[in-house]
Formats: sequence, structure tokens, C-alpha cells
Amino acid sequence: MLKNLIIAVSLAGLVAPSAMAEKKETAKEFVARIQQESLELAKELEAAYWVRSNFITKDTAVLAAKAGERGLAFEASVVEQAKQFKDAKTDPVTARAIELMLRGSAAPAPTDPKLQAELAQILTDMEGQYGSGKYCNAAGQCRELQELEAVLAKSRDYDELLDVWQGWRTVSPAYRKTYQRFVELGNQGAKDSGFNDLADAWKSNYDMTSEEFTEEASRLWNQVKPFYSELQCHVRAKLSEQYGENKVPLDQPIPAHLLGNMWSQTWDNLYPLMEPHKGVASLDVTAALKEQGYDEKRMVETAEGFFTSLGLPELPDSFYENSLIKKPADRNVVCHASAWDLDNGNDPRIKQCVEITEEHLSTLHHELGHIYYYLMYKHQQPVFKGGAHDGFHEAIGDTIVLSMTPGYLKEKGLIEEVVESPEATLNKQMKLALEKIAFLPFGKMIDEWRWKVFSGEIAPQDYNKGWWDLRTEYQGIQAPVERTEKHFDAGAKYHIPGNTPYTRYFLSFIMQFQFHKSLCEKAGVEGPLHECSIYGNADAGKALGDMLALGQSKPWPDAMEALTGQRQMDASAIIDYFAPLNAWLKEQNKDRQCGW
Ligand code: X8Z
Ligand code: ZN
Repeated sequence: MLKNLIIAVSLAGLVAPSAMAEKKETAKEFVARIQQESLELAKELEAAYWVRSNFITKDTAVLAAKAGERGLAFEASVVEQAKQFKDAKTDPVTARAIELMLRGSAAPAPTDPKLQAELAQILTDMEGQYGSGKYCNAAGQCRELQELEAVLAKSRDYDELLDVWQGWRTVSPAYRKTYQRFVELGNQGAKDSGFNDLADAWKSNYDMTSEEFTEEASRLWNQVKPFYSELQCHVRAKLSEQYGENKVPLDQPIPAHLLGNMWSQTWDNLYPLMEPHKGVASLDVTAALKEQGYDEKRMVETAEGFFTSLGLPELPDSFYENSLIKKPADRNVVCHASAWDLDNGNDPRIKQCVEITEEHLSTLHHELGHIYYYLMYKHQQPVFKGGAHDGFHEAIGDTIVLSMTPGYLKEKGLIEEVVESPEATLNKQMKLALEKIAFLPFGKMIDEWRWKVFSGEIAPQDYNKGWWDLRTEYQGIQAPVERTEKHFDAGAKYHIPGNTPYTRYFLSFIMQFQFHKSLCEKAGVEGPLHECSIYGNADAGKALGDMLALGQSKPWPDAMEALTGQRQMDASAIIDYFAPLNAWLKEQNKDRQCGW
């Protein structure tokens, strides 16, 4: 999350007048100087942001905004300087470093110092408002996001769900205007850094042109769309049985509050309603974690244990000392899980308000995926510290989770028995598809919305309409009650006020199946992919570690090739993985009218 800001900032450097005055600096000297300066600045920024996210108060807002301002000033100055080396004749490593310095960050710095200050302030405020958001209902009961999410996950009471769904969306209208200003400032920063707009800047991070990237993302979406439509059709039919056809009509998009998740982004909480073969091979890991008295630390250690089983290093002691893994009772923190690369790779940390559930265990693996990337590219120079692209960074931990098969869970004592039968396979696939396939259109549409907002195609007065149009187009869902331009429903999702680009997750969800497939091949595991676990396999661990160690020193197709032998992102691995479920869904849907 913050990683990007830090990396963006760590690429930045103050103009050093002494270095400029005398003989002209070479490109290589320039890169070395900037990286040195960036390490100094990074220390200050990391400290300010970490403390801010751990204690949301008026005072930490001052510190974080000030630090952010310094970061943006730094970044603007580096971009300005790096431009003169853009086409310099130099060695390939230096050329790559310069190219990376000229890429767009999540919020590129405007050159005007006043605007830098305003942008830093806005980003701090929006994230703080999200992080401290609460919904108090008519009875005066106030709840935070995680409590509201728990209701969405468990309740099947239409009205209770609706209350909570609407309730969380009372927080975001407060920063709708702020977001509008952010768009102006972000676009200004993008223009000052040499891009058409902020969308163009975001799309500059993939070793291809912006246009090519837009095409590439659409191509991948079109690969998976037919499968998603089958899943949506089946889930709608089941929800219609549950809530009645008047509440869930069979020819309309699904009401968004019934999908078990605050943003309808993953639907695995609906598994009990969707289980194809009732009672076959229980997969209730949450119950086992609770029964066995897991606490937050043991949850983290369990995740670490998977990585070390692959021959990757143990986490440093400082990781456990400095991370935040338990929600503090008495203060506001940004609970949205994140991984941080502090002190130049020497003090990695996570921040997650861990709950003892299977979902949180998966998220912990996700976060440790980021941490292991940090550890493995620690030796790289700062400018090369980053994922091959941001989707790679997001995919590592999730790839590991794909190896948490019933066989693995049994070994860990988290399920009682491994049942091998076509029925058991379908159950397992349904549960995973409700997470992984349901997510794909959501992963795609978030930035579809932002790209249009940044380009002006969605005007400020249409933010909410534009949002729901895309929600319906991509996901086949709809708002359960009338929404107006007083609302700001996009802003109810962390990554909007947190300003984290989102296409990375869409790409990650596709690539993690490619990675899983290749790692299973390296591990020499035979049989279907959905039964493969690389747990304990050093060959797979070595292949993974080698790719991570590249950081972003090479264009991403090189990293992809190193691990998978392919130079492209490709959805055939995810489609093949789910072949049994896909066939079953088609059969279930054969007499239904699918589509919305
Ligand atoms: O934000 C995250 C991670 C941190 S990078 C917890 N994820 C996305 C989300 O929660 O919306 C992971 C999957 C999608
Ligand atoms: Zn992540």
C-alpha cells in the first residue's frame, strides 16, 4: 500500500546545488546520488506514515501531511532532473533506473509547492476519515467497519444487511468533494510529470504503452468473463431461492448487500448457501482455528511456517516486535491490512487487525507475500525494490494460499479428514470460485471508474451514477436502494480514499494461478492443479525466491518467464483450474436465463 508512496518517494531526491554547480553529473552518478538522498528522506516518511496509520489523531495528521509534502517536493525535483537523462547514452542498468524514476506514482507530484502541500494534506485526511469511520444506527449503537463487515458475512436477514450496507456508506459522502479536488491535483501532478492525466500515469508502470495496457487488461477480462457469468447466474438463482423472487428477481442484477461482503467483491461467505453437495468434506477452517485457541501471533506464525517450509528465511525478530497484528481497543487505526518495507529492507512490518478466521489467515499469507518480496529483493538498489509489476507483488501470498489444500490443512490439524471424490472437489472449487472468480469483475471495474474519472469522462456530478453503471455492467449487481449524487459509494472502498491503484489485484488474481501451475510443475507434483500443494518443497521455493529477488530490475516479462516460461499474463491457468466447476455450473444453468 504505502510501499508505493515510499518507493515513489525513495526515488526522489532534493536538488543538491553543490552537485549541480561543478562538472556535469553522469546519468550513473545521478542515479547513485538520488538513491542515497532518498534513503535519508525515506526514514522520516516511513516513521511519520507508520505512526499516522497506527494512531489516527489530529496531531499525526499534521506530521504525516508535512512528511508527505516533503516527499512530493522531493519527487517533483527528481522527475525534473531525471528528464534530462531520459535519452542519455548509458549502461542498461542505469537506463532502467532512469526509466523507473520517470514512471508515474499513485499520486505524482505537481511542481507548484502550494499544490504539493494541498495534495499531501488531502491524501492524509481522506485515509484518516476512512480509517476512523463509524456507523451509528437509530438505536444509538455505533460500529466500526470490521464489525459491520462481520454482519454482512454472517447475517441472512435482508433488512439487517441493508441497514449495515447503507450504514457504512454514510461515512464516505464527507470526502466526496475532497476526492474531486484530489482528482484535479492528481491530474496536475501527472501533467507536470509528463503524462496526459493520472490514468495515463498509472498505466505507465507495465513496460508497455498506456494504450497497450488498457488493451491487455481488457483481453484478460474477456478471457474470464464467460465463466464469471455462469457463476453470477447460479448465485443469483440460489439467492432468489433464499430471499424470494420479489427480492432477487431472476432477470435483474443481484442486490449488492446479499453477497456476504461489504463491497460484493468476494462471495465466499455465501458458501453455506452455495455448497453443491451438502455436508461433503467440511471445509470450516474458522471453526477449527477458534476451537484450537489460535491467537493473532499463532495465525502469523502459521503463515510464516508455509514460507519457511519452502526454504525461504525466517522473519526477523523485529518483524514480530514492530508489527501491529491486534486491533487496539482504545484508538483509531487504519485496519485495512498492509505490509511495510521500512529501513531499507531491515525492518519489514505488517499492520492487520487480525481476527481468528480463515479469511484473515489467507490475508496474513497475502501480507507475508509482500514481506517476502521485500526480504528477497533487499540486496537490490532502492530504485529496483518493487514488484516486477504491482500485480506480481499482490500475487505472491495468494499463490501460497492456493497450496493450502485439504491435504495441507489436515497436516496442520485444521480439518479432520481429506475426502477425495468428485463431490468434494466441486465443493472445494465452489468455495474458491466464490472468492477468486467473483472478484475478477470487481478487480477490473474499480480502475475502470477511476480512469474515467481522471479523464473527465465521468464528471464530478456523475461520480455515483458512473460507479453503479460499471458495477452493473461488470459485476451484474445493483444498489439495493436508490442512490443519488449525495452519496459517494466508490469512496466506501478503502483504495479510493487510500488512493491505491486496483488493477494490480485483477492482474494478481489471474497470475497467481499461472504461478501456482508453474510452481507445482517445479515441485514435480502430478495430478490436478487443485490438489497440488507446494508445502515443504524446496525446488518450488527456490524458483519463487529467484523471481522475487529480481525485484523490478528487469521488465516484468523477464520475471514472468523466469518462473513460468511464458512472457505473457494469461487466464488459461485459472480457467483450467476450475474446469470441473465450470462444467457443473453450465449444467446447473442450462434451463436458466442468464445475463442481466
Ligand atoms: O487490499 C488488499 C490487501 C492489501 S494490499 C489486503 N486486497 C484487496 C482488497 O482488500 O480489496 C487483497 C485483495 C484485494
Ligand atoms: Zn497486497
